[in-house]
Amino acid sequence: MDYFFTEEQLMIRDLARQIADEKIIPVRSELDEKEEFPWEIVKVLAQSDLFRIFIPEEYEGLGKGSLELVLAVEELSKACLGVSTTYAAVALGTYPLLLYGSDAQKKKYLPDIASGKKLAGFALTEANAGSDAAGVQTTARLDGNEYILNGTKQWITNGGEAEIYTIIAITDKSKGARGASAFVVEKGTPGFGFGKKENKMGIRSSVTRELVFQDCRIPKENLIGKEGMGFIAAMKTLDKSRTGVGAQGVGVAQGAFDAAVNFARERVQFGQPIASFQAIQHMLADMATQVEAARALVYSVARYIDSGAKDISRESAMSKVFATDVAMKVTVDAVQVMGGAGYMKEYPVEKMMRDAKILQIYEGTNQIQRNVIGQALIKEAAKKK
Ligand code: COS
Repeated sequence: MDYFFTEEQLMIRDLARQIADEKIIPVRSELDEKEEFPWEIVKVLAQSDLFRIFIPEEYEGLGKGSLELVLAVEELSKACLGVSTTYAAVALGTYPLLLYGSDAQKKKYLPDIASGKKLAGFALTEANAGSDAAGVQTTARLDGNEYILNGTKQWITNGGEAEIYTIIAITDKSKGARGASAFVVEKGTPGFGFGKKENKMGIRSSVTRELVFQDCRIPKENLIGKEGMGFIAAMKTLDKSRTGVGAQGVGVAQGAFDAAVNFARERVQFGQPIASFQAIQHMLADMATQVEAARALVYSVARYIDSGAKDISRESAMSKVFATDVAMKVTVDAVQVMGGAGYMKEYPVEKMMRDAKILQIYEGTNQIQRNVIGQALIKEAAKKK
C-alpha cells in the first residue's frame, strides 16, 4: 500500500529500517537471552538523529510529528520490541515536558534528549496504581523552595539507565485525581534510587526497574505545569503515546508475518512447500489483512494527532487496542504456521510472540483502552441528544 509519504518521512522510515536490519537483527536474540540493555544500539539511534524526531526545532530537535515517530517505531519493532520499547519510552518520558513544561525546563532538558545523550522515562505506575491511574500514593510535599518526594514507582521502563524522569506524585491527598502533580527528577538526586530490575517474559533487552524516593528534595522549579495538573498531564501523555504502542504492534506483527511467509515457502511437507496448502494460505491471508488494517489505522490516527486535533483519547486508544490485539494474534499464528520451528529459539517468532504480549498490557491495558473508547462514545452520544 502507498501511504503517500513525503520524501522526508520516507528517509526517516528507511533510516530506521537500515539500523534495524544492520544493527538490531544480528544481536536481538543475544540481547534477549542475556537480558542486556541495548546501549550500542541506543548510540546508533542517537548518532542517526532518531531521538530528535519528537523534539521541537527550537530545542535542537527535528520538530516532526506523531507520523514520523510512528514510522521509526514500526521499523525498530519489526526487528526487536525490546529495543523499540527503550526508544519509544524516551518519547513517553518526554511528553509531559513537551506538553506542559516551561520554556526554561524545555531548554534545560530537551537538547540532551534530542541528541540521545540522556534517556528519559515516565513514572506513573505504583503497587496500587496501574489501570487506576488516580491511585498514586507517592507524595510531593512543598517545603520552602523544594518539594520532598516519598514513595516507590514500579515497572518503570528505562529505570536506572535514563537520566531524566517525569514523575506523577500527590501534592494534595484530599483532592483525588486533581491532587496529583507532575515533576521532573534527575538521576543522581540525593534520595532518589533504584530498586530491583525485573526479570521479564519478553522485551528483555529493555530495562524495567523500581524508582525509590526517600525524602528526595527537588527544586520547586521541577514542578511541570501547575500543582493539580498531574493526572491530566499523565492522561494527555498517554493519549499522545498510545499510537506509538500501536506502531510497535504493527512492526512486530509484520516481522512475524515476514518470517512465517518465508518459512512456508521453504518448508516442504507431502512433497510440496507448505505455502501451497490452502490452510496455510488462509492463515497468511488473514495475518496480512490484519496487519495492513492495523497499519492504516495507526497512520490515520498519527495524521489526525498531527493535524492538531484537541481530543485524541478515543482515536489513540482505538489504534493501540486494535494494532496490539492484531500483534498478539499474528505472532501466535506465525508460530503456528512455522510449527516446531516456530517454537524454537533458532527462529525469531517465539521471541516476537513473547514480546508482543506486553503491548496488550502497558500504557493502559487493552481493557482500559476499551473503557476510554466506550466513555468517549457515550459522552459524544449524550452531546448529540
Ligand atoms: N484528557 C484530558 N482529561 C482527561 C482525560 C484525557 N485523556 N482522561 C480523563 N480526564 C479527566 C476527566 O475529564 C476528569 O475530569 P473532571 O474531574 O473535570 O471530570 C478527570 O480527568 C478524571 O477522569 P476520570 O473520572 O475518567 O478518571 P478515572 O480515575 O475514572 O480514570 C482512566 C480514567 C481509566 C481512563 C484512567 O485511569 C487511565 O487511563 N488508566 C490507565 C492508565 C495507564 O495507562 N496506566 C499504565 C501505566 S502508565 S505507562
